[in-house]
Formats: sequence, C-alpha cells, structure tokens
Amino acid sequence: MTAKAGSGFKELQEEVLELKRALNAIIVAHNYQRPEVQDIADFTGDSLELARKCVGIKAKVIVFCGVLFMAETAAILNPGTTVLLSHRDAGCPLADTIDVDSLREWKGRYPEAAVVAYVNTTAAIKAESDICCTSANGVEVVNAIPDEEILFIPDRNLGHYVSTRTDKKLILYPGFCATHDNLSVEEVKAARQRYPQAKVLVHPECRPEVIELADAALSTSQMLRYAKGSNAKIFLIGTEEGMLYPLRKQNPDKEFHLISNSLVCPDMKKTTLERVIETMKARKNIVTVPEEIRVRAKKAIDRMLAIG
Ligand code: CIZ
Repeated sequence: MTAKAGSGFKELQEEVLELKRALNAIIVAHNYQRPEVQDIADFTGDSLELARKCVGIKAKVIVFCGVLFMAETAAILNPGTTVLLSHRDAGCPLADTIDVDSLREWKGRYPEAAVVAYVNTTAAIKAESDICCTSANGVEVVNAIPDEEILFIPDRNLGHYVSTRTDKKLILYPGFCATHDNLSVEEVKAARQRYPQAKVLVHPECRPEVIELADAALSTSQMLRYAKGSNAKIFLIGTEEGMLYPLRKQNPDKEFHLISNSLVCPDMKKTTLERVIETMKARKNIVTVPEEIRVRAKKAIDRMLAIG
C-alpha cells in the first residue's frame, strides 16, 4: 500500500523542483497518484479540477501526473501550453472501451439521443459527443439538457447511478472501470462488519449493488468535502487507494480504510518520481490534440462548464 509519502523521496523531489524551475513548468497530480508524486504537485484534484486550474497560468509546460485522457483535457483547455504526460503508457482502460467507430454505430442506433460523455474518454470521443460530465456532476448535466433520451458513454455503472436520479431515459454503453467494478458486495459487507460505526463512501463507477450498500456514492472531490464536513470518525473508502493520502492528510483526526486491497489502478501507479524526472529532463510524452478535434471536444466540455 502506498498511502504514506516517505522521507526517502526527498532527493528525487528536490530534483523535480529544480527541473520545474528550469522548464517554467507547473505540476499537477490526480488524487489517485502515489503520495510522493502528489507531494510535488502545485495542484492535486480530480481530472477536471486540474485541467481548469491550469487555465490562465503563465507556465510554459504542464506536467500532468495522471493518465492520458486527463492530460488531453489539459491540452484541450490550454492550447498554448506544452502538456507532458508523466508516463508514456499511462492510459485508461475505461476510456479505451469506446472508439469513434463504435460510438458512431451507437449514435446510428439511437439517432434521437443526446450523447453525454464521461470525462474519462479520449479527445476524439469528446469531439463526437454533445456534452461531457464528470462523476461529480453527471446527474446535473443529464437533468440540465433539454433532451429526454440520452446515450451515456462509456461507464455503465456511473450511467446506472445517474439513471436512478433522473426521469430521463438513459441508454448505457457497456464500458466499466475494472478497478471499481471489481469491488464486491461481500467486501463491503465484511468491511462494515469490521467497522460497524464507519461511513461507507464509494465511487459511482462501482457496481449498482455496491452503491446500494454505501452511505454515499461520490467523486473524489466530493469525498474530500464529505469527509471534512462529516462528524463521523471512521470511513470505509471504495475508490482507488491513492485517495487515502489526501483524505488522511486533510483529516488527521479521522480514520480511513480501503474496503478492498484490490482497489489499485495499475495505470495510475505507473508514474513514479523517477518517471517524472525522466519525462521533464527529456521534455517527452508531449500530449497533442489535433486542432479540429480539440475545438469540437472543447465545445462538449464548455457546455458542461456552462451548467456550473
Ligand atoms: O475524473 C476524475 O478525476 C476521476 C477519474 C474520478 C473522480 O471521481 O475524480
């Protein structure tokens, strides 16, 4: 488990900071990154928070410690800035469950439906979609648009969660995040037995039957707010294990336990301090989005942002 940043990382972290100054860079890290990586970031947060925080900042380079679709979102919103992905192969199997051809085929099957794309999609998929949503605002987005029929892509679990909170008709694309989808009812029940007084917080990418057992289904940013505002002292967490680090850091008087040790995203864990240094030294893993795709993908993101 990597939920504690050790002092053994000091030299590497100093090297990153020197490179940061030399490159005039800003470093952002997703909530699921290793603690020692989160510690070198100017900002941590969910993917959209991070991409938005980079807007208007005068840095020449954004070093995105996360996975490819997140760095693409940063590139879409910050076209004048060079975006480096912390590890060349850090992808998102959920985002890869849908490609443009299959999306077009689904659109053909449901020509009346508006396409709502979870931000965990490639720039090319966003460009083909009407509007984006995050795990924090899926319900608001679906309820705010005028369409009654919605093709929700690509996460079936988030889509199902949204469908339980709207009267609209949702058609769910069958993608899922293996890390969240693996969390089982038995694991939640066993954790509850160990800590009967705990609040159970799971991510909406978990299966519907798991969400039903939880006290709340929340995005990572919402989990941070919930834990801070709650009087509870013990929390059982059903999302990627990197989340334990900011939760514990921001709430030193509270206890956080991962519901299952299998809640580890292999792609998120590819980024190490050594990889960040390598990437910055070589100024490599530059993430670019073709302008024609960027402009259309930005429209889908901007529509979501306009909802608030
Ligand atoms: O969009 C994100 O950052 C993801 C993948 C999850 C979340 O809930 O923050």
